[in-house]
Amino acid sequence: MFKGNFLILLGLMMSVLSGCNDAESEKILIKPEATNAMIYRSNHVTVENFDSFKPIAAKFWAPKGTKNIALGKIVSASEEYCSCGELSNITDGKKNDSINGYVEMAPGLQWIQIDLEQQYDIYAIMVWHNFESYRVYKDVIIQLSNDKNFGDFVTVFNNDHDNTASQLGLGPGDGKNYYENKYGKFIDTKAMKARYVRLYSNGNYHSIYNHYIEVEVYGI
Ligand SMILES: [Ca+2]
Ligand SMILES: [Ca+2]
Repeated sequence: MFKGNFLILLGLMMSVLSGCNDAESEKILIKPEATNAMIYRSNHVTVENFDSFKPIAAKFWAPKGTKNIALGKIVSASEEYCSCGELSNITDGKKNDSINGYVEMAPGLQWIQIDLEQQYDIYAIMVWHNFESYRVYKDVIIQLSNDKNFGDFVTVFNNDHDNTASQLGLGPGDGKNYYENKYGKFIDTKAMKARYVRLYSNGNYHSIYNHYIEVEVYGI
């Protein structure tokens, strides 16, 4: 009797374990590509609330089929015509040309928004602002929503530590300031469901302007 119960229990444990393995085998390790563009370090500036960790290449586990769903998608922005470059540069899959391939937006708090055209499970966001001169961008705030007007949203990154973007009503963010680097900024979005991605910035420590070279959104 005891032996029979033991075997049933063992069978249940094996099926649970093999179920876990099946789920695990459906996941793949994704390694977003770094830019191969040269990144020049300008004169060092004192950056408040600075992230002192050395940048590393992003990698994360996500279900098989997860890919950059922002590629080729329509980008809108807080200003209709950017001073330099086209908004389509942000999702064109090119991030190696920091001279001709970037978008420059007006000074002050500006946003860009990507319409993914449908709701996805979003696992990660990668951002490259203009990495020329090794810049640090201010008030980098990244949000997800299913409403194109962002009436409801989730903030997944916010390094506005001193609340200079107070007009958004978010309060100070707990993210750190960071130097642009070849790997880009990785944001873990933990399978959040959304159709729209909005990214704010408020100039940088090198100039008053806002820039983007590429944004990637990994989802399925
Ligand atoms: Ca690009
Ligand atoms: Ca700030």
